[in-house]
Amino acid sequence: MKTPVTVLGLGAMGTALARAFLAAGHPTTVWNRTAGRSPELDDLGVIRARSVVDAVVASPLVVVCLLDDTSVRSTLQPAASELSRRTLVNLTNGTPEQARRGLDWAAQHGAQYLDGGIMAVPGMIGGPAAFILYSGSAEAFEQHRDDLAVLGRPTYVGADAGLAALQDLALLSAMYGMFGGVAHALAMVSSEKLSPTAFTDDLLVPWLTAMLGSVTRLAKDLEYGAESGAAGSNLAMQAAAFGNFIDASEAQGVDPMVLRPIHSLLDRAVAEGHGDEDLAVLVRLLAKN
Ligand code: FVH
Repeated sequence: MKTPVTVLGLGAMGTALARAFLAAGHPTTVWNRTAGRSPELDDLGVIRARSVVDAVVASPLVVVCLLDDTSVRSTLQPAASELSRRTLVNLTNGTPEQARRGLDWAAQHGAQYLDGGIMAVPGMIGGPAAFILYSGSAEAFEQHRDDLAVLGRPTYVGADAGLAALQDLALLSAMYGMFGGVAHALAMVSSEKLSPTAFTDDLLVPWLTAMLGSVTRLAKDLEYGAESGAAGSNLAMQAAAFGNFIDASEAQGVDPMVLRPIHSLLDRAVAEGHGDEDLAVLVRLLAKN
């Protein structure tokens, strides 16, 4: 028989997780603060617990996916004494510090703890592009690797419980940086009679795809030092051009608020004598703060 699983939280993500466990044949117990949420799970054979305590008692593997750390702590507290010898997997977005506190708290109650960062939106859960970062108990990860694999590719990143959250937040930061730039680009295009979809399909997506190679090179520069002559795009040149981005945005009636911090960072890099270097310098300036 497949491992019985409990899912606490039936928001968009918790519902997708429960559906994936059910589809893979796991006896799946759920609990949600607001009862009766996601009624479509009933036809799939879900077991609805009457209380968090009943939900925790139902399975050796308890997966939590709630709004935030505060809701996780207040939800789990009444069931703390029932956690002993179970594995608690927290897939709620949180900070590395919250993850480390979660592991300590779980250990105090005799539970193994894994903190997770879901790299997927609900519709991707159970599909080939979904992956989930885990950190915390290596033993619990090995024991439940196959169970967790039904959600997305399980990727263990270390015994320090904070490492999954750290890398989850880093990945999401990169994504939001991209979305911020994309929002600005589409606002620029929309300030003229241009088609946002044609611009996106013909120009924006190919451009961003081509630039992905620069991301890899930036990481290598950071780790091993820049190869001599590799920097074809020095920072002084980039800072000079960036003024045009701001001026043109304002002339088009587009708020350059997304661009201003990058302009400031480029100007600072040049002012501090890094004008002939490349983008890896920006990482070093940010990390220093
Ligand atoms: N959805 C996504 O795209 C992202 C993908 C990456 C991972 N995130 C994180 O997953 C957590 C849950 O996200 P969600 O999409 O399920 O969020 P909602 O649909 O808004 O559901 C929120 C659930 O949390 C329950 N809840 C809220 N406050 C409390 C509380 N004080 N006590 C107990 N439960 C609480 C809420 O219950 P209810 O409102 O139905 O009663 C929902 O079950 C999240 O950390 C994302 O960052 C999702």
